[in-house]
Amino acid sequence: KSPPQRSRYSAGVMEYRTMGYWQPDYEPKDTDVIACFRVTPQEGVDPVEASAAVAGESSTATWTVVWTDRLTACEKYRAKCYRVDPVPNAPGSWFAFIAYDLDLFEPGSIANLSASIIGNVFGFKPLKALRLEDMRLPVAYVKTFQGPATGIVVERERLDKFGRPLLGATVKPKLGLSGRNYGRVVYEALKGGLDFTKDDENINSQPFMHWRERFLYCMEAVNLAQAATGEIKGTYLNVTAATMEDMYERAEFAKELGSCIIMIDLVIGYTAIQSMAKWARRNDMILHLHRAGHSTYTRQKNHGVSFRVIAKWMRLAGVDHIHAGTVVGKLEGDPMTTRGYYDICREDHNPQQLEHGLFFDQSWASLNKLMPVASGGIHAGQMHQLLDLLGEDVVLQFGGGTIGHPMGIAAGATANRVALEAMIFARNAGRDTLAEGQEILEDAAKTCL
Ligand code: CAP
Ligand code: MG
Repeated sequence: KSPPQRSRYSAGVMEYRTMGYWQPDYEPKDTDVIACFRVTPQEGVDPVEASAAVAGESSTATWTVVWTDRLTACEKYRAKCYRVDPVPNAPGSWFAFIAYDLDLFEPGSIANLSASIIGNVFGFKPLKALRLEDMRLPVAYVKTFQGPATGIVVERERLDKFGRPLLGATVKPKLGLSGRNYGRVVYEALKGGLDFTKDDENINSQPFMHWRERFLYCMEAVNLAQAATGEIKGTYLNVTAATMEDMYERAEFAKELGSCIIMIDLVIGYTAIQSMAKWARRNDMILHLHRAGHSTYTRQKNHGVSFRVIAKWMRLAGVDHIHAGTVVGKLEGDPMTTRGYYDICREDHNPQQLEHGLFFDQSWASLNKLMPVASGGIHAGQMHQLLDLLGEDVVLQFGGGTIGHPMGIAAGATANRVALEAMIFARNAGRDTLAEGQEILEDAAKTCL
């Protein structure tokens, strides 16, 4: 017997749609993983063929038919593109919906999931651009993941803080402080009224401040601030490092010093994130994830991966905090899509909501909730807008907005805390805090001098 067709793509002849990767009558099963891609084919390439090619390359196909296809249950293992719709107001781009059988994926592995879904396909010649917009992860698959190590409910219980957003600050300047001066910033900010301080994404173990030095001074500051205020305080100690061994060593030391929280950066990779989430669950530690690097592939609207997909993967992977945008701050983000990211983190179930960028119903199957973190150029003067846009289960982080306060770091922290409490009080009293926000903030400012 000879294979039925040869050299589909290398000869410039594409036939994925006739190879079983385009099945317009296919009804996805409850257990299928479903992906929605935005496909922008090259000139002259049929959108259905391009979408079927995406299904092929992200599942079983290679550039030609192979003899060994016939040794597998190939119909089951082929991904099936079942719908291709034009993207509104974007001529030349198409939404392709592709269903994948659950057996294509190793249980509980983001690395394995992503190696298929965003593996080779993004460099595929027939495509001008490709963006992974959203995924529906079936309950059967969600259940194979740990989910957030601690979760919002237990985090609040451990910290004994309820009914308001948590407040944090990233220590600034980003680089250059000695351990002792760094610890001073932490103490001032926590004593002034913040719940958390935080290492910056690029603080690891540089010559001006080695990690042990930072951890020692930071935890001294946390302990002193707790004693001074009678509140539980934390500082996210960034354990990001070159190897897993180094990260475990740093996390163990943070635990030994009594820290309730550690931090990692997205750039450490999915497997390292899942390992740290497992460690955090075993060690009763909150795990903060900084999404450093995400904009390199999430920002362009026609190519890359939407941040909503990264948020879903991170809820599965098991982090407790994730930076999810502010809308009003210094970094790019619009209110409707940001709302979608927050819903992915905080709801038990996400209904399909296209205006928020949520293409599918998504059940979280009792996985813990993930605390979104708003950070990047925000300050106390925006407190009414932040609460209105982001709700109460969120960490609001003001780095420059604390450490840049004209009257000092502790005053900056107090300004944030007073602004927050005034606004929560006004909301609970039924006032329209968005309309009256400026007035409420100005009144509160008078009393905190
Ligand atoms: C904020 C921050 C955070 C970004 C991350 C910074 O400092 O420390 O890394 O907010 O962005 O380096 O800019 P400021 P995102 O509070 O002084 O702005 O949360 O969008 O991932
Ligand atoms: Mg930063």
